[in-house]
Amino acid sequence: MAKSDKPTRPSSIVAAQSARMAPPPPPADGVSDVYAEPQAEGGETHQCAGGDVAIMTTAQGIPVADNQNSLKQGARGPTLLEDAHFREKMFHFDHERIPERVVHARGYGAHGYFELTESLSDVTRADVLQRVGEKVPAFVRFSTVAGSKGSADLARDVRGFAVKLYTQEGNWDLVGNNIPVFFIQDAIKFPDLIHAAKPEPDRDFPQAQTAHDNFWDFISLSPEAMHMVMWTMSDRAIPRSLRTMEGFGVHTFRLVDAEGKSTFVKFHWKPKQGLQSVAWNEAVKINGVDPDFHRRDLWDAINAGDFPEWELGVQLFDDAFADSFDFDVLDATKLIPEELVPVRIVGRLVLDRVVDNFFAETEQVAFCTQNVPPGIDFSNDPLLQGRNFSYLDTQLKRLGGPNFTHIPINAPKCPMAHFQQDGHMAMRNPKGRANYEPNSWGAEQGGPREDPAKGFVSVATVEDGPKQRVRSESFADHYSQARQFYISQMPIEQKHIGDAIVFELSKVERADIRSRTVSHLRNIDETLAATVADGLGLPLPEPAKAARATIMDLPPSDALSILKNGPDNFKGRKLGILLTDGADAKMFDALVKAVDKEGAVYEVIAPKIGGVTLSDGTAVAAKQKIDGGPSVLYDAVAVVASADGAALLAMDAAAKDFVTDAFAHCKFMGLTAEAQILFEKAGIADDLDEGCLPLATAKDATSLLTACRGLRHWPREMTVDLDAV
Ligand code: HDE
Repeated sequence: MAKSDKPTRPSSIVAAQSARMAPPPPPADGVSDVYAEPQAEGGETHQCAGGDVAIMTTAQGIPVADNQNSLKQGARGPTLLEDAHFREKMFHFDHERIPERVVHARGYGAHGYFELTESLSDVTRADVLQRVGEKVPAFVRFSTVAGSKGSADLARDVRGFAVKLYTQEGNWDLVGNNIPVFFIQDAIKFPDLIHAAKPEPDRDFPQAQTAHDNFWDFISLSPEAMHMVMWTMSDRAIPRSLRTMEGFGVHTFRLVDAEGKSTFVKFHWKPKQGLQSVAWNEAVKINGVDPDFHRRDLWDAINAGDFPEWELGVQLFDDAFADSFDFDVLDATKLIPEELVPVRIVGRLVLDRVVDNFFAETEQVAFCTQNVPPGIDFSNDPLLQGRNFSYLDTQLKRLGGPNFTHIPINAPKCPMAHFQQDGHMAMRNPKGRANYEPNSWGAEQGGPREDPAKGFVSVATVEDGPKQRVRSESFADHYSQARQFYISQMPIEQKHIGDAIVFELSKVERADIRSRTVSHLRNIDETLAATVADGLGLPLPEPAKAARATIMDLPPSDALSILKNGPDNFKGRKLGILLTDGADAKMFDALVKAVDKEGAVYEVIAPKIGGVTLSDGTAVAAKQKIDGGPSVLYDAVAVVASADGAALLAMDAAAKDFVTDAFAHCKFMGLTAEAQILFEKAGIADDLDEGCLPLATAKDATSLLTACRGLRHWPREMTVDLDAV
């Protein structure tokens, strides 16, 4: 008899013998509404080791008896087409993916609320901006721009800061970035910009980075990008956390009062946590050790009850200011310095709930710039006008049909009534006889009616002029604000900008592209241009020919610097404590107390994940094994080791990297006397400076945490970087 024809055991026996894992118990804090509903409606339960769980069903609700084995003709025979459970399961799996966003593919979202703290009723009729103390639900999605969905969090990139406020007058989507200006002035250039930034089309690399020929080719041929490039080469493009970055609406919008009078507005989100970024060398390493660094940080902070918070600020101005301003307020490559138009704080945004399901919420959320409630309106910024088309259009492709507003995360949380109907996946359909308007079916059957008083009315601007493809002359100054940004930075920040440009251009193969870029820098700052040329080993090119001959010397603006807007505390930051067996228990205890007092958090790193036994016999579990917990994951570090433990660490490459990296990244460090040997073997014992604090008494733990409020010991950078010497 051929092997395949052998008689087999009855299938009931096979089924009985197949391994079954007990399904996990449901999450303690409840499941998402989407999944909870069917189970909540009195489904039968099944007893297993984890307690009572719902009985698994197919998507049609048919109870499943065996989820491990497909239906076969004989135990070793072919799978049968009749197996509806198998086919449904596989069919659904095959269709799990939707297209990733063409830009901003990698993102992370959270829920929260917006609360008005100062009424804007003087300038807008928008309901959400009227009554102090009133809250509306919010969903925020942060993102990187260039990388695919699976790319790393610490890419040098702009961060998206998209906010959906579920107001009583419909959804308001403020789809902003963490940088207040943009690369281009007209939306028609966006596909080219993004093509140039994304992986090159023939080779499909590099992923999630702009350090390549195509990007700098495009940029150096588009001088309007120079201001934004200063920002993306600054540390703004490598934030420490999504919680420590600003958000900006970028464009000029309008607020409109009940009489139709409009006031120009720029929106700002200011983080209560203060601004903070990582170092570039740190970013590169974080991407390796924890590509999810930013999403993990947000998830952990919210789950720990340390809710991130931003203030909503508005810059309000009128036509008179717009006319007198040196730049065009419709030009998204320009900002309005806060010294000229102060930011008025009017609200707070708090994120206090992580998502239940990443796909259902973060992936399916659909932001559209044109979603503004009555009382908010657009300006003629040609970038914003183009976006208003693009966002709605892109959701059709991504979410598969016009009914994406039926998905819970996108559905308004206020009453809705309209005659839109049918289409793929229609979940909400109009009731009644009439599905058109006007109709004469009366209140019961006739459905909703328009309301000129309460409804959205566009500002009645008067436009004229010939139909033409032109760029306004008022958009022509591409360098003055780039220079203003540069001179507003602290010296260490200026150095980082220079380093970043040298790094990026070093990855550009064509010398003419490098040179062309430096020719623009000469119009921004001669020292910067000379430093970059020197860093590249390039002769200084002639300055690029500017579209507008006069480049203005604008005054520095403190609001543009990260370091001038950092926190004055260590709250919400993380101390990495490297412990060994026999480490001083009192010192560990003192550190933990000091961390708590500062509102910070700590993680223990140890030679083994099982943890260590301290000098008094206490066992302490480790969060990270030393080679999985390098110091780049922490804002500051402490090494608390016994003599024996330190001697072992001194032989370990990962432990040596731990301290040399923390040192190179200008972190505050605490070390016990016994740990000295590790620093010696790592080769930095002689270099230790006032940012490296001894840990001998409990008071020293407090001193370390107090020092940590400075976040980094910047003077050290001049001693650890060849480019700085
Ligand atoms: Fe976007 N942008 N964008 N963008 N953008 C998208 O919409 C687009 C621009 C921004 O978390 C896409 O739903 C054009 C500026 C964020 O879901 C797409 C132009 C700013 C997000 C699109 C711009 C942004 C997007 C891709 C030039 C800051 C992520 C997927 C006119 C003010 C939203 C999607 C999220 C996403 C088009 C320029 C911010 C294709 C045409 C300027 C935060 O519609």
